[in-house]
Amino acid sequence: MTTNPTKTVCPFCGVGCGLEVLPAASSNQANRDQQVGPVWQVRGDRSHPSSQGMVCVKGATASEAIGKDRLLYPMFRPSLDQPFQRISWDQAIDGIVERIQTVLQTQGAEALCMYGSGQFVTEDYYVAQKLMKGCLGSNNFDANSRLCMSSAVAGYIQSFGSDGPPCCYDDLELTDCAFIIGSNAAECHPIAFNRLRKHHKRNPHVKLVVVDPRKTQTAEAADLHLAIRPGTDIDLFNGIAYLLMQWGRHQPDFIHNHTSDFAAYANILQHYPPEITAARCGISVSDLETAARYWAEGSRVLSLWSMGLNQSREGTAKVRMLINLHLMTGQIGQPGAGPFSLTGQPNAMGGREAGGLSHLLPGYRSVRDPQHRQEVEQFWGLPTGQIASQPGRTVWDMILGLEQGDVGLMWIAATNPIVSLPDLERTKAALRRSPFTIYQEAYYPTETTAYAHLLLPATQWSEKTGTMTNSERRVSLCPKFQAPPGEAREDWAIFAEVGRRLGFREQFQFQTAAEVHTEFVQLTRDRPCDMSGISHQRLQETGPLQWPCPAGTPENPTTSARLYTDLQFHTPDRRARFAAYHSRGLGEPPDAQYPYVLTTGRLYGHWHTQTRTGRTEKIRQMHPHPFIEIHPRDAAALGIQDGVLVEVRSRRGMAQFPAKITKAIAPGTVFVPMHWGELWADRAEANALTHPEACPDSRQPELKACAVALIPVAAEPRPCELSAPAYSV
Ligand SMILES: Nc1nc2c(c(=O)[nH]1)N[C@H]1C(S)=C(S)[C@@H](COP(=O)(O)OP(=O)(O)OC[C@H]3O[C@@H](n4cnc5c(=O)[nH]c(N)nc54)[C@H](O)[C@@H]3O)O[C@H]1N2
Ligand SMILES: Nc1nc2c(c(=O)[nH]1)N[C@H]1C(S)=C(S)[C@@H](COP(=O)(O)OP(=O)(O)OC[C@H]3O[C@@H](n4cnc5c(=O)[nH]c(N)nc54)[C@H](O)[C@@H]3O)O[C@H]1N2
Ligand code: SF4
Ligand SMILES: [Mo]
Repeated sequence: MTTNPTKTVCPFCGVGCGLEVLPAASSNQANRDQQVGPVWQVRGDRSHPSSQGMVCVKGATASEAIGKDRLLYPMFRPSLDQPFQRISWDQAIDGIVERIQTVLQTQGAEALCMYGSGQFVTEDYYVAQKLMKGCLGSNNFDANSRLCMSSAVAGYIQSFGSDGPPCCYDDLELTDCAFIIGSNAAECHPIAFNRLRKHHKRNPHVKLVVVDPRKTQTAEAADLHLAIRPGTDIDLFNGIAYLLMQWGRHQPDFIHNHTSDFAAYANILQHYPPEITAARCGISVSDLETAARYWAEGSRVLSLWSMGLNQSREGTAKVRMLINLHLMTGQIGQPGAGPFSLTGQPNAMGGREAGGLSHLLPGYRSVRDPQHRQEVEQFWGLPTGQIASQPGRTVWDMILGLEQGDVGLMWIAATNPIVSLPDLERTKAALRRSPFTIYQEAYYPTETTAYAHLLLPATQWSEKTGTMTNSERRVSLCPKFQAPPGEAREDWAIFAEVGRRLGFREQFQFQTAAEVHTEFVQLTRDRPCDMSGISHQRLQETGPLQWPCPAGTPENPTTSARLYTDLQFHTPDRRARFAAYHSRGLGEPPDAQYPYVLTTGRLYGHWHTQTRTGRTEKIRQMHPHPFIEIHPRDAAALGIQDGVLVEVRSRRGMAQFPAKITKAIAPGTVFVPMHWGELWADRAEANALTHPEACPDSRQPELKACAVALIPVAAEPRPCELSAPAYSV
């Protein structure tokens, strides 16, 4: 590693903070030679426009776990009850090629499945699409974004004619009224939230409203916290719209000139007078009116949302009804205003651009569109009709396919489904039936390792070069700055090698990630996410760039900061579309047997399934063990004291957590963090309890709500017993 700082981007959340990497102060040649501890450290990059030098605890400790417990070599076992044996890369690739050919002959392309992740770089995503959807003719490529952003994607496409968050982070400092809905940005998007919070603190006229059943750290910063009942967002949005209409605060000219389908929307709003709406949402009429008044009086209204809207069986409808509020008040396409989804993972945005869900193709194209398929087939040098005309399996459909014996090859990369998919007992049983599972991962073990036949060691951030796009459409280069451990390889290079060995030599000639990128951006030309003006070299020279950035875009383009500034949308008539939905309620409402609503989510320090943050001492100390948040009223009714172990049961499974009794959670609702899989705690899996029912449009499961019963299992608090993880580092 050189002594000059290397500029890169944080490998954790979708804020996409710029980092500078430099040799660790404590490191000397001796410990570098012996590989003791990280030999480099990170600090915020002041020149990065998204984060301006700031980082949170995850970014700041990013160096710590990169080198620990790595999967170093390909390993294989013919069945799950046998031990893994080390094999060579040649043997591994031959095995995959043979398996693919057999499945193609015996079951057809529909039996090939790949499940990837927003932790791929864009180059990984792109090569995977070319292999699966192009060369192999299977649209069964899905990513963990299905659990994350797919409702936002579907909402944007339906309302605006295309995916793509229209706002930018500068809007956080330009708004005078921000709504944060179903997002705990203070813990999950801390640096974006910091920018908004500073602006809010400095400017007393700026209003901040938080809509969340929990009083999160985000809610604590708000002027108004609406602790709505889980799943009542659509009622709330419609109730706000009712008042805006009643007060004459909608914008008839904007509606007339730039939108369609307003009449149907206006028609349903009559059912949302304040008393009815407030009662449904479990809030007061005066709080509802205050929220509507803030929206009405805001000259630049920004809304930020995340999983509280997306992870719902009506996720797309929730997103669209929020966008409706912006359309009826003309709050879009101008500085400080608009609907702004906060993307979860560091490169979930890049995944969308590269076509990384089972219904998408690269360049914001759709597999259902014959012209889109043809454009991509031609570009890839494949015969017409090679790309299947129907969306492939979503990840949950892959699980169902495994249950039915319809999947011949399951290839999982950069995700840990044995913690993160809903209904884990069912997920585990399905994966146990898989005839052949490849797991391409940086660490060993993870919970999913136990379900794999073939393990492929992957390089991760710092050991591979690639691009990532953050929530504000800003593309940054993440260069390789250290050697990979053992025999780990880049994800894209593994896919390309399999492609070549299958006989697609022409299609996979790439030698470097820069070459992959150059090819990929050609497919974005003249598309809404046009990146044809971006290359690795340009990013290296000028720093991060926002799209749209067509070829020929000058340095520091200002036109790409926001979408729809001309109010021309991507629909055929260039108008944004209103939607008209009533809420369908929760997929599994509480009842006498399962009387509480369980919601799940994240903590500031931990990242998902802990593969990195569980191996980072500072973060383990910050969040040593799992817990369940229970309101004092519910705890008293059940005789539960703080710290005692509570058994939580749903129709699908059970888990146990020490009780954390707090008024931060609404009565009737309980919360558990999603971070503890079976390697890190005993029976504390949130997803042992959740159900897979999903939004019909986005197919995103309702990970934010299921019905549970609570049973205290110990009379005395005994938290120490619980703080010892099953797996120690
Ligand atoms: N520290 C940390 N940060 C992360 C991550 C991480 O693992 N750790 N992961 C990243 C990823 S991939 C993602 S997707 C994002 C997620 O970021 P967020 O969506 O902000 O995080 P969550 O905690 O999953 O859920 C947010 C809130 O939704 C609320 N909620 C539940 N049900 C409802 C409802 O019906 N309506 C409303 N309005 N709210 C509801 C929950 O109470 C919770 O506080 O975070 C990213 N950032
Ligand atoms: N109950 C409940 N469940 C949830 C959620 C929730 O809110 N509640 N949230 C959902 C959401 S939004 C998300 S995004 C998912 C996240 O769930 P997962 O995707 O399962 O979580 P991660 O722990 O981020 O898994 C990423 C894996 O990729 C590995 N990895 C990192 N970099 C690379 C790389 O470059 N290449 C390869 N091959 N591997 C790499 C890491 O070691 C890690 O094992 O969880 C979902 N599940
Ligand atoms: S806010 Fe997100 S991108 Fe920024 S340092 Fe923290 S985890 Fe990394
Ligand atoms: Mo996510």
